[in-house]
Amino acid sequence: LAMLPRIAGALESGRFVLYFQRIRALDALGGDHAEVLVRMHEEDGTVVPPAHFIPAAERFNRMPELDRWIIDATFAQIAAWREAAREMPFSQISINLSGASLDDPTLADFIDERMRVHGVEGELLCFEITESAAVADLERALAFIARAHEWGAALALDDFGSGLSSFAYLKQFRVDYLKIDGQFVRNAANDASDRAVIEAMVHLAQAHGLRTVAEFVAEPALLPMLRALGVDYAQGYTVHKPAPLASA
Ligand code: G
Ligand code: G
Ligand code: MN
Ligand code: NA
Repeated sequence: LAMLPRIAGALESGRFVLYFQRIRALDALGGDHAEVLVRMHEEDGTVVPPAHFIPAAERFNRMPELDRWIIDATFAQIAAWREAAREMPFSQISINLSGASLDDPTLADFIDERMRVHGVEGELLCFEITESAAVADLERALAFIARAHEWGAALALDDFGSGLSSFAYLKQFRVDYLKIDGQFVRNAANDASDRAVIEAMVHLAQAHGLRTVAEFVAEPALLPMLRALGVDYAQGYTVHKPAPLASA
């Protein structure tokens, strides 16, 4: 079946579901973070991963709407934990933003309003921007980043090293975290070239005052290795497999 009506139907019937993945601080003193990951539930209960619907949602310009739904639903979950007299179960929660959302000049006002409605402090939040999400209007993206920092939120450059614009993005965007693309991490225990790339990214990050997150940490042996290379956080199946956010 064509993806667009399935996406529209899922938006209308509330069949997008928030998942999350823990991000472990490799420094024992730091608190864990988490990243919000969206899944689409079909009417028959099948769970569709984002790789199957995000490209279509981007093509048909539904990502700004989906990103807004994810932002509001994440804030509502934070408010629900608070109502249950629980702390958020991680010290920071990351939300991915598509390129189209970064190009939307009204996004920051929307987030600001939803933060006030749900009583969410900016210090709890991180926004991930990916270098593959072509930013059409640099000034708008820069204005968003400035607003996010005014709230006390953090910014992360996602999938770092996967595209052609890594260094330009690092120069242009004042971010707080570099997320080392999983292609350099997955096999790093057996690949000296991958380890050299990770080491170089850690130096680059440290020179700019940024912290690093390694993605796709799927083997336990990677954890001490990444810590020794100076990586600050690890995300991947050996730390935590994505699970429904409501179960956190
Ligand atoms: O969850 P999964 O690893 O299948 O996600 C694949 C990709 O889909 C991620 O790398 C991310 O870029 C994108 N993605 C996942 N969840 C979200 C989300 O909530 N919002 C946006 N904009 N992208 C997401
Ligand atoms: O694009 P982004 O990096 O934001 O999305 C992360 C995606 O990578 C999520 O969809 C998540 O399910 C997936 N992921 C996270 N850790 C691992 C891992 O260790 N192995 C694999 N294969 N996928 C992972
Ligand atoms: Mn991400
Ligand atoms: Na990523």
